[in-house]
Amino acid sequence: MKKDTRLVLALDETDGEKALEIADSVRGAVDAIKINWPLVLSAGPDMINELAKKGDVICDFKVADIPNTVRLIVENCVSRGASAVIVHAFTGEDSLLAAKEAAGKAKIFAVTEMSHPGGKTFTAKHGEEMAELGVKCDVSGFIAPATRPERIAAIRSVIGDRLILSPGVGAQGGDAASAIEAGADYVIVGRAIYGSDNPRESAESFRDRIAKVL
Ligand code: O7M
Repeated sequence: MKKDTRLVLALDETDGEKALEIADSVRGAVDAIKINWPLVLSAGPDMINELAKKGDVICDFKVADIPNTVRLIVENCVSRGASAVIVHAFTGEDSLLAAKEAAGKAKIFAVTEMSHPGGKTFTAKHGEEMAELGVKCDVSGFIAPATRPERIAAIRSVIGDRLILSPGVGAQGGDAASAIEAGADYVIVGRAIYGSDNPRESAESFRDRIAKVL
């Protein structure tokens, strides 16, 4: 995965054709595109293959299951061309190891604390523990909340130089530059880009804001 703009587009647009147009329009302004259930359920899993032809695709299915099911899901994503798959860390060591093994050369990113207010109820209390487990299982990186930059810094102190991808910028109130300054490698932005009148311009403005603090 490139590390140029430090920006990942969360393409939760549910109109498949429009999603592909947006993916084309932001080319070069983002390092990767993250696909989640909204687009896959409305436009089909072949959307992963289509997006993978355009650049790096992160499959964000927040996989949370027993090892065998995790393996089947991760293998499917990777065979469709995904560069990375996102899994929940709370499932424990055996599920994380299954994800890691099934991914082969693709990356596994594990969710620690979630960005929304409800993320404080359970995930925040176990964020560092989940990060430690992810390090033990040798995942490539972690998801940590841009809505609480101090938590990005806390996760960073546990994981060394592994990657942090940080959602919650824009629509959820987080700031891209603050997330990067707190230790994120990438910020993940969805609605503020794909829902704007000009996704390209919006992506460029996030890119420029990030570039100022690098
Ligand atoms: O910028 P938004 O709010 O429109 O979109 C944010 C995206 O990031 C959306 O796809 C969410 O599912 C995802 N996300 C969070 O918003 N919060 C989290 O804690 C975790 C994720 C995520 O990407 O997890 C991998």
